[in-house]
This record gives sequence, C-alpha cells and structure tokens, in this order.
Amino acid sequence: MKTKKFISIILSLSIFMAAGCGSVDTSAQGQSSAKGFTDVASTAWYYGTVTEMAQKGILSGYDDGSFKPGNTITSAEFTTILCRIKGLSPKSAQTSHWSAPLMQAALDAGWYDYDENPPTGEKYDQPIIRQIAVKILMKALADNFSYDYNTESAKMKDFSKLNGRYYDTVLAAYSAGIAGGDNNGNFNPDKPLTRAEACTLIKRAMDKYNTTVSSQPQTEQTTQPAVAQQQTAPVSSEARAGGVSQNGRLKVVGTQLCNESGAPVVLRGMSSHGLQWFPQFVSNEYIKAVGDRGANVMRFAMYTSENGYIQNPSVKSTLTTAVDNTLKNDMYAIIDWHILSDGNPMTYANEAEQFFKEMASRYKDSQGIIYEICNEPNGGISWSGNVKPYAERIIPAIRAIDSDAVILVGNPQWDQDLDSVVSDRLSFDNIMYTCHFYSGTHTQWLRDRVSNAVKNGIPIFVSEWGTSDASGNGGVFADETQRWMEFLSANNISWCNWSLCDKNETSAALIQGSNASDGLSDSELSASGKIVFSYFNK
Ligand code: IDC
Repeated sequence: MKTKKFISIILSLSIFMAAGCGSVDTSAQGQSSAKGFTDVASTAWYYGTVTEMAQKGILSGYDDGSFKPGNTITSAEFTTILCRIKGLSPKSAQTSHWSAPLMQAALDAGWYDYDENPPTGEKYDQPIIRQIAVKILMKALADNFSYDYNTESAKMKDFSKLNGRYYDTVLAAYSAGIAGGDNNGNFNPDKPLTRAEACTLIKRAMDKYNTTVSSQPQTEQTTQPAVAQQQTAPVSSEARAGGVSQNGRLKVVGTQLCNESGAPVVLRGMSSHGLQWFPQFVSNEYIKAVGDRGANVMRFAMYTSENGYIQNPSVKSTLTTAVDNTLKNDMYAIIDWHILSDGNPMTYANEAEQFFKEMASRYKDSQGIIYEICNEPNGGISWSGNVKPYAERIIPAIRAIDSDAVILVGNPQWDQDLDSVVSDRLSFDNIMYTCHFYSGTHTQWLRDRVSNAVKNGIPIFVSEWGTSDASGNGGVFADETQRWMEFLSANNISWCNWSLCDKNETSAALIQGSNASDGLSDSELSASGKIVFSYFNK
C-alpha cells in the first residue's frame, strides 16, 4: 500500500514536471530550458519574458522542446509556481492531488479564499481565471496594494465585469503596471490565462517587487500582510494592509463602504465583550495581535446598563484607551453605545448625546473612528417611533463636531428589523445600518432581509455576529457560519465578531483562563476564535 502510494506520488510529480508548469528549479538543471522553445518564435510578444523565466528556472518547457504558450494554465499550476518562488512549506492536505500540500499552504497564507479553490481539490485542475490569478499573484508577491480607484477603474473598459472582491488586488496590479487590458482595453476577469500570459504576469510582479526565488521552502509562514503605502498622514506607528493609513477616512457610496478615494473597503475584526467586565483584552498587545492576524477593525462594546456607563462612567476611560490602542495599530475603531437590556435608545438619549459629543471632540481629527450610536434596540419599540428619532438627534450632534465620520445605526428586534428601515430611511450621508446575527439562531431568512435591504439601497454593516446561538452560547455552528461568511464576502459587507474575551461561553474567541498579560497565542483561541480568525483575510 505504502509503495503504491509512493509510486503514484512520483508519477504525478513527473507528469507535473513534464508538463513543465510548476517547477521552480534553482539548480543548474533549470538552465537547460533556456535554449529556444520550438514553438516560441523570437518575434512573439512573450519571447523575451518566456526565455528569461525559463533561464531562471521558474517555468520550463515540455520534453519535446515546446512551451505551449497558448495553452491555459490551471489553478494548481499557477499557484504552485508562486509557492515555490516564495518557498512556502507544504502543509498536510485533504487530497492526494500532486499540488495539494502547496495549495493548502497558499490557502493558509491567505492568497486565496476557501470558495475560490476548496482544499478538497475539485478546482485544482481547472484553468485559473484572470481575476483570481492576479489576486493570488499580488497576495504572494506584492509589497503594497495601493492604487487610485478612479484612475485604475477608468483604464478597464470592462470594469463592470470585475467582481468587487478583486478590486483591491486587480486595481493595485493595474496601478503597478503588472496587469493590463487586451487590445480593446478589456481585462476579461473571467477568462482563463494562457501560459505565456501567466509567465508575463509573474515576471512583471517579480521585477516590480524585486522578488528573488527562494531556494528552499521556509519553515515559517512566509507571508506577512502586505504593508500598504501611506497615502495620508498616519495616525499610527505602524502601517497595515487595509488599515487607516492605506484607506484614510471612510465614506459610504451607494450601499458600499469605501475608502477615501472611493474604492470599496471591507472591514473585518473583533468586537470586545462588555468593557466593564473584560478590560484586559483591549490592551495594545491584544489589539495588535488581532491586527497581525489580519483584522483591520475593532469594536468596543460600552454597555450602558449592567454596571456599564450609566452606573459606572469610569468605563469610558477603558473605552478611550482601547480606541487609542486601535488607532495606534492602524486599525479602524468602532465606538459602540451598547444598549441591550435597556432596549429603548431614548431612555438614555441625553447621556448618549453628551457622550458622543465628547467622543467627537476627542476624535474629530482621527480618520479611523466609526460611531455606533445604539447597539440593539429591542422590546416594545419601533423604528419610526423610537430609533429613528433618536438617530435624528444623535447624528447631528456628532456631525456638528466631526462632520463626516461614518455612523452606524441600529434598528428594532436586535438589529434585524431591516424592513422598517427600507421604507423609512434616514436622510443623512455616510450612514450604515447594522444587522446582527448569531449562526445558531439567524439563518437564510435574515440573509434574505439583508439582500432586500441592499437591493433597496440600504448600506449594511454587521457590527456584531457570533458563531453561537443568540444567547452567546451553544454551537459552534460552523456550517451556518460558513454560509454567512460567503454571503458577506460576496456582498462586500464588513463585520465584527462577538467577542474578544475568555468568558466560558461559545462565542468567546479565547479559551477560559487566557492570560492577557503575555499576548495572544494561537493556543488561546477557542473553537469559535479559530474559525473567526480564519476569515479575517477572506
Ligand atoms: C451577551 C454576552 C453574555 C452576557 C450577555 C448580557 O455574550 O456573556 O451575559 O450579553 O450582557 C447580543 C448582544 C451582546 C450579547 C450577545 C450574546 O449585543 O451583548 O452578549 N448578543 O447574547 N445580541 C445578540 C446576541
């Protein structure tokens, strides 16, 4: 059995080598491919590139001396070339496909998402389409994803065909001169890539980012989140991909959260638990650790009741310290006025107005602040009768001081009554409406409400969701969570997960007894935390 398996690995490897698609050969052997390919004419547009890449041993030809420049390249072939360039270490894989260990490594490194190429392997041998190829290329090699949305999208005649989830990487590749259009100015995002084109893309990116081929797989994870170029005055000591220094002040365009230059942005991160109970997990170290694992936003739940701000105003200083830590780490910070047992936002509207004025004065010059004016209205209240009038009081109070920060507004039934918003929306700019879900309780029916709201022009922000049921316990409901994550990702909807704490409840991202004084180690992640953290980069 063992021998058979071994032989089949050798066989599939040699087929792979013969196909010449993925060998990054840094030894002398690679040189042999340098002699001209029988089917690459010296007049072909790709002649120089293919020859050079073959000389470097990055791509090789077939045994018969051909290169087959017009053949399509598969997902596995394209991705593993990059894995070898970067020296990713193979990971244990779910299938016996020749590429599976490196494909798993690329998935773990966040180069592509689960749904783009499931580790079960069914898409590995399919031709890779151009928008996914460029994303993988940029994730693998780029050292920044900066671009001007208007300039780059205007270069692409068929921009409307580009899936929103590839804006960042494809437009950054355009901006860097790595990807470009065909003779008609089209990018053709869904078309396969030929071997000659793949070769060209990889060469341009390697030249642009001065990539040297890794001679051996590295033992550690090689991909750091790409560091964004600073376009605006930094508020932080450390720039981070998708962070404030890259995206600047956010704004809402149509239903989409966008960066300062109008390009779509998706924020993903954690919500704290009640700050009155778990201040230890909003330290600089913890927030940095969450950011280093791919998050670009933190939300801070300042409860009003349950020994929160109304009874215990000193919790405000925990909040401001947490927000300051978040900005220092180049992440967006959501200030959440966490009403819950006190479900009518009007109950503490005076205190809320005073509080938000103070926050706006403190943070008006920061680009990374988002205000969430009422967590989850609930009980015998309505949108038109209670929540909307409350918003019409608090929003102008904030805007008088901080004129253009994005503001999140809740709605009745714990942020699920989106239908009443659809028929009676607020008239302010830069507003998003919150929808909260817990995978064990809220399923397709709530996704349908979100879809309907978006269709009707209502911008949605999922400022809180859990892998558990609505009590914060039960589960983990991984399958329903996966459905939600795919849905949010497909709709470019931002989210924060409940919650970054070690309480003994399923929704807590940390196992009970996590030691807050020595940073966040992977072994401290709970079952929920592991799932949630794996979605930050997707
Ligand atoms: C829950 C906490 C739980 C706490 C309870 C009451 O997980 O430890 O005892 O609040 O304070 C929400 C709320 C959020 C809830 C969460 C889970 O915004 O405060 O946290 N949830 O019940 N909405 C739906 C679910």
